[in-house]
Amino acid sequence: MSVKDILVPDIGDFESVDIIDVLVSPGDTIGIDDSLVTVESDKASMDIPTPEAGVVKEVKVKVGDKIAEGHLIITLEVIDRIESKSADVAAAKAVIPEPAKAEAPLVAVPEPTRPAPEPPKQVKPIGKPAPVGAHVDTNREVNSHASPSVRKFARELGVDLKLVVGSGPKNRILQSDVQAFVKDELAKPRTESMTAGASALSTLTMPIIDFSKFGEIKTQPLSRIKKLSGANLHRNWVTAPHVTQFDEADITDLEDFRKSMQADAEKRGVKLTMLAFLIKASVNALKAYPNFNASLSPDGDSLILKSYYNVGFACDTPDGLVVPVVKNVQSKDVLEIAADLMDLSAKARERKLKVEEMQGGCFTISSLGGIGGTMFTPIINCPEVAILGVSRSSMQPVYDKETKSFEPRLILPLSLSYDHRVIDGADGARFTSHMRMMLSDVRRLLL
Ligand code: CAO
Repeated sequence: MSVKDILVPDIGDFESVDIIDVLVSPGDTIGIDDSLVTVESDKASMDIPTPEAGVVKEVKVKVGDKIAEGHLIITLEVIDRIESKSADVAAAKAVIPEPAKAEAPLVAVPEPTRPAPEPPKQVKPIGKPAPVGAHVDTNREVNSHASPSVRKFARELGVDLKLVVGSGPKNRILQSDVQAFVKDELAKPRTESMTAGASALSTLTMPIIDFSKFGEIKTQPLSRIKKLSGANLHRNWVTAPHVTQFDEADITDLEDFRKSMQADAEKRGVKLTMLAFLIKASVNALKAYPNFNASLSPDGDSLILKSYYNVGFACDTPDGLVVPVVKNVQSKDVLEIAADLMDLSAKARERKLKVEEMQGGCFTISSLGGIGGTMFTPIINCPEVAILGVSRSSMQPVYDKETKSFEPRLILPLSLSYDHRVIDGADGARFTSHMRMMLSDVRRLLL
């Protein structure tokens, strides 16, 4: 056994980066590729792994230090490869039972790799929240990639690592992922049915398939935004019972009006898109149906109604989906809303959005109208309770009772997903009818 200095390796373009997390402590047993520290530049954050296995002797850095290639991170009592593997396994075994061996299926038929769930045994009584992540077995913890200090941190909080989505390299779980998981869990309404649902779902695992057996493959890491938004989308999908109400609005007159305003808007440096009118109309509908401008309280027992109207919009960026929020829409006209949209979407694409520009939303609009499609089922941006999906408008023949003929009208498809715990089907249909009415009559919209 010898003591080795573990230095910062070549980390690409980063010349000097801040340490935002130290993931090991003296005495930790670590394996090859375990993360030592997390660093962050203005562009991204990344973990720096150890190239050697062993026992941490001294940690030579702390949070806030600036480091670059060649900087000493830790000294390590190195153990040879075979010892290191058994040390890792021993460290893992010290906290968890041996996992059942998950065989990859030989044919492409999805099969659960573990026995069927027994939800009733795992359900906790109402009012007594289960310890975070306690409703599932811990067998998969060894398969979750996390450093010893993160495992220790998770154990202290009672977090089952297999429920945590890692945002580090190779999906490695960082301390911040565990913290975010706990925060999310605590914010969830805790009812018996939800616990049962989560419990049942968490026991279903995806089969592990070696796709290279069937042809050439390439593995591409997900962007940080994709990983984070993916975890949130999954949580929202599983937590809120979604219903999607479809409708269509006749926007022929509105589109004529928008075009007639365009020159004036351009003089003010603003591109006046349909989305600005949709945001305006949605606030009118939110005022008419306040349950849509609300969130469930953390215990799930009451509804928190909001008297402000902040509308988020899904924005497609090269790194993935982000949702900037247009604030206080009730006191803005369409040109001001359009100016906010331009400003926020430019910032989103240049990765310059501030955290507060993505917070405080009451309702979200996801517009795919500029791209295409007829209808879709958007996922609610919880703890909001509804989201409006907008697809591409198209000219369609609409029967006019007065002239007894078909007229060409510009029709905009709307898809409203709502949380059925909060909103009844009737109100869902009333909300889209209200939107239809607002969008079909420019005078009402601009009043
Ligand atoms: N029907 C037909 N055409 C539409 C339309 C609609 N409903 N909505 C917009 N368009 C047109 C616009 O008029 C514009 O045409 P011109 O360039 O000829 O003027 C073009 O589509 C592009 O519009 P835009 O993108 O500049 O403006 P926008 O306000 O429609 O959208 C934004 C802004 C940020 C919402 C959009 O750029 C975007 O990112 N959309 C994707 C959102 C997304 O990914 N949602 C999915 C979330 S769930 O995974």
